[in-house]
Parts: sequence; C-alpha cells; structure tokens
Amino acid sequence: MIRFEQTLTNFLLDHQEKYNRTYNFLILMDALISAAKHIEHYYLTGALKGNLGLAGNVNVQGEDVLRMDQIAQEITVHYLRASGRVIHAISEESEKIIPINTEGGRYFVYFDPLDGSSNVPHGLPVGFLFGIAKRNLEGSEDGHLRAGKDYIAAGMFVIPTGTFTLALKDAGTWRFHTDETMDFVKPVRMILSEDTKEWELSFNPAHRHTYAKNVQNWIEQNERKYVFRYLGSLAGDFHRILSNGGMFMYPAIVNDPNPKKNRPHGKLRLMYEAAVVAFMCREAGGIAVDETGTPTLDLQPKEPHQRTALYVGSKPLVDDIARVLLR
Ligand code: FDP
Repeated sequence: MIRFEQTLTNFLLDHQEKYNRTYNFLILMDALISAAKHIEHYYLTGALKGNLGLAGNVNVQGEDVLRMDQIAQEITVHYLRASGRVIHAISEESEKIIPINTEGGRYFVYFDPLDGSSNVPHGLPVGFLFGIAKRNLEGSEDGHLRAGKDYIAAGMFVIPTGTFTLALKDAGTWRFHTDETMDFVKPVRMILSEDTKEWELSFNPAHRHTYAKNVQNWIEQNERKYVFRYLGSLAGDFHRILSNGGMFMYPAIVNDPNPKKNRPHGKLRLMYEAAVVAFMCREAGGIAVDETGTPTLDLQPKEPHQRTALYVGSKPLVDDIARVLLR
C-alpha cells in the first residue's frame, strides 16, 4: 500500500472552506511556494554556478548585496506579480514599496527572500520569510504598514532543507516537509514544548557584552539551564525553537566599545523578520517582545524597514526576561 500524505494545497483548501473564505489566498500561497522552490533550485546549484558570492552593490540597509539576494528578489517579485493577487510588497531587497497590482490586488506581502546572509557563501541554511496582510475590504484603506497582529498569515521556508512552516491567523502553526515529488506535505501542528529540559537558548554570543546590563545579568543567571544553539539565520534558529521550545533573542546593542556600532533599535527588521516569527510563535502558543517588553505583534511600523530588538519563544522564558527588560 502506498501511503499518501495530505498536501499543502489540500490542507489550504480545507482551511479556506472551513472558514468560508475565497480561493484567492491559495493562489497567493501557490505563488510563494513556486518562488521558494525556484530560489531553492538556484541555491542548491549556487556553488557550481558561482552564484554564492557578492553582487557588487550595497542595499538600503548599507549591507553588501549577494548575487543570491538579487536572484531571490527577482524570482519572488515575478511570482507575486503573476499571481495578480498582491497590491504591493515590501522586501528587504528594495528600498521602496513595490507596487504590484494596486487596483485589483487583495493582499500586502512583506518578505525577505534570503535571510541569514552569512550562511550563503557556505551553502548553509537560509530563510525565506513572509507575512501577509489583507486589504481593508470594508471602508477606506489605511497606510498599508500593518502591525503583526493584523497579519492573516506568516511563514518561512528554510532553504535548502525542504521544510516550510506556515501560521494561519487563529488556526495554528503548521510544519510541512517535501515529498518525493517536491510537494510540501504532511502538516504537523507545532505547539511549543512545555518540557523545559528540551528548551534551547539562541543568540549571538559574540555580542553578549554589548547588550544592556540587565540582559547580560539575565543571561549570566540563566544560560546554564539550557542548551545553547546559534546558526546565524533567523529562520533556522527559530525553526529549532518551534520544535524544542526555549528562546531566540537579538537584543538591542547598547554597550559596544565603538559607539558607532551600537544598535539601540536592534538589528532585525520588524515587518518581514520579527513580526513574521512572532506571528508563528503566537500561533504555536508562544510570545515575542521587543527591548521594552512590548509585544512584537503590537508594534505599529512607521516605515517599511524599521528595526526592532527581538525576544521570541516559550512564554514563561520570554515573560521572565521581559520582567528585567521593564526595569
Ligand atoms: P544576516 O544579517 O546574516 O542576513 O536579519 C538578518 C540576520 O542575518 C538574521 O537572519 C540572523 O538571525 C541575524 O541577522 C544574524 O546576525 P549576527 O551576524 O549579528 O549574529
């Protein structure tokens, strides 16, 4: 007997029908999946074809652009355009908002098509992160910069591992794996583990002495209780936290010996990094906050590439560090 697993398409069909929704969301998801598969192909063949190096220019964040960043951006914008369902998109790789189908579109898509750039030259895991919000169908449209709490879905592909995690508003966080036909199948609901023995802590230890003193003290007092893991790719590191529980953090950098290197607003981008993992985390029973202990999903972006500090993971652990953040 052949064992057939439920496909992502069937899972989404069930979901849309259960909540009496249109199929427009399926068309958008199909576009994102096509983009992710296409990016994965370029990534897997990147070393052979010489695509894992620098492109030779600098992006809006002042970072060197990689050849793969450009490829991933071009692919994603192509598929979003072809879907006909997107009003505009915000991408890490584009300074300005990208108009797509401004009259007929239905969704806003906020994405980083290749996150975790330090892994790229090595062909190690990177992420394709996205958040989706819907046009205001009743009444006038607002500023299009939605807070995470207003996303209807958020997800991440960990490239090139063949895993995809998707969170749907009030309907859980689900992980899919690739089958032999390259379809994403077998949805598994992700609920953050309550078993503290499995919990992991994830942050860049090279920065620890640059964090606020109360954060440094919290680390001192708590780090030995948990396993430590850090890949340097938000999607990969958060993927582990969703599986095992614990906390990923990228705190504000406020004590760098070279003050120019301080990042009082954190490093990660709110709309297409922090809010995306915060949304997935909430649907899996967890929570995320910024450096002031404010829930990440409540942060209203004022501009597309806004940065934020991030503490995301199991609620008891994030609540615990939030207590010292508030002091
Ligand atoms: P990167 O700069 O390598 O693209 O947002 C970017 C991000 O990666 C995250 O994916 C990752 O969690 C973090 O930054 C890594 O930053 P550090 O190199 O400072 O640890």
